[in-house]
Formats: sequence, C-alpha cells, structure tokens
Amino acid sequence: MGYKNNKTGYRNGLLESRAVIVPGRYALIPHDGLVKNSVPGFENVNISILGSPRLGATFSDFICEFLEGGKNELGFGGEGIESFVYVIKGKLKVSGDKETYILKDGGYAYFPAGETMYFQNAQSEVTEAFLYQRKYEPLPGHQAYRVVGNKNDLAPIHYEGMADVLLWDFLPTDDLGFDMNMHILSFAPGASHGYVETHYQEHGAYVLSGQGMYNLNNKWYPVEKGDYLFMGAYCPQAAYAVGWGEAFSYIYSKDANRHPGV
Ligand code: UGY
Ligand code: MN
Repeated sequence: MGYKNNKTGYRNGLLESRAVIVPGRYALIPHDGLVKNSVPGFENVNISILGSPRLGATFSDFICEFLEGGKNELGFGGEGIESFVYVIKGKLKVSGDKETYILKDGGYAYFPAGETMYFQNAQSEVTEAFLYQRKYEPLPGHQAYRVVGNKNDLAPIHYEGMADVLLWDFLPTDDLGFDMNMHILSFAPGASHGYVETHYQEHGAYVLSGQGMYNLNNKWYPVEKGDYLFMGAYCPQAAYAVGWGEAFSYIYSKDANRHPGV
C-alpha cells in the first residue's frame, strides 16, 4: 500500500533499516519503513498499524493522517474494547453515540469498553492522530469512564523529581476502573531516565519530537520523531535525549491496576 513518507522507487544507496523486531519482547519500527495499511472503517485516511497482537502486544496502535473528508463511520472500539485518540496536529471531530468533541493539537479522548468512537477530519488540511485500542480487563466494583481533554490544559509533573523530564498523565492514576493509562514523557536534550526500568507492564510508544538513544533489552538504539517502539513485559528500557535543542518526547501507553494472575 505504499510507504507512509511517500518515498517510493529506488534510493541512491543500499537498502538499510534501523528496524529491530523481537516479537513479544521489544521492537523499533523506524518511520522510514512504515507502510500504509487498509483498515476497515477508515476512509480517506493514511493509516499505519504499529503495535498489534502479532507483535506480542495486548493492544493495537495506529498512526493516521486524515485527509480532506477523512473519516471512520463504522466505529473504533465498542463492546469489550477501550479506545484512545490523541491529535498530534489538526482538527478532528470525535463522536460517541450522542456527544461530539472537536479535538485540536494536543486533544485526546478515552472511551471505555462498550462505547464506540467515530471520526471525521474537521478541516481541509491533513489531521494527524495516534490511535490505541485494547481489550478491557474489568475489575468487579470498578468502572472506567469517558475522559476528554487537551494536553495544553494539563500541568506536567517533573518525572521522578527530575526538572528536565516532564510527564503528562492523560487518565486518572488513582481509579482502579482504568486498566491502563496514556502518557507523554518529554526529555530536554541531555536528560534521561534515572535508571534502566525493568517492569511487568508493556508499552507502545510513538515519538512525537526530537531524537534519543533508547535502551531496549540493554542495547542502545538511535530513535527520532516518527519512530515507534514496543516494549514487552519485563523488557529493560531507558532513554537519553540527544539532538539540537528540541525535546525528545513520546506518547506511550502502560497497562495498570490489575493483578498479574497466577
Ligand atoms: O512509565 C514508564 O514506565 C516509563 N517511564 N517508561 C518508559 O518511558 N520507557
Ligand atoms: Mn516503562
């Protein structure tokens, strides 16, 4: 279905890629190798499937360019499936069965399992959005609910006390109804994680800006805007921001609030 960056045909040099794929463990999908996919319901939308169960993830992520008239009237999410949309740039109409929201740059919406999202590009220029969906894991006595907002209206916190690493949490962190959260982490050039994390939860991360060196399973990989990372359960992970002045930022999901099982 073509390459997402519209670079088709022969290149000047040898074929090469930064892609690293270890299903179930970790993956780096560089922007240069991304292809456009056909996903039922999406019309006039350049959509690329990122993380998915085939990669070993318990969720699916997508990066989308809604072209003029781009839409999804079939629905995203629904019975048993929670869904999330983040508008990177543009203007997107996101509707439920009754309510409608216009999301601009930084706008986001979470619909709990059982609610379906419908999309419509609300401008003639391209609207770029990151989408996520996952099978919801219910917890008796608790219930997730719809959350709609904009990153620009939230105050970031200093991640683990580091003034040059900012964290935005998009969903409530203190409500067991939510079995996941979506965040943005932003590192000033030179900033880094305080330690290499090794944890039970998995992540899908889409790089929104800048450049970094990312540690996946104790190997360091250069990454940049437009790349996608999958970190499976227990995959060691950390990053240093590098580059020239632009923050290294990514939006990422993390499962939460559930017993690991026996
Ligand atoms: O929340 C997290 O686990 C996050 N700090 N992980 C990451 O950025 N790889
Ligand atoms: Mn982590």
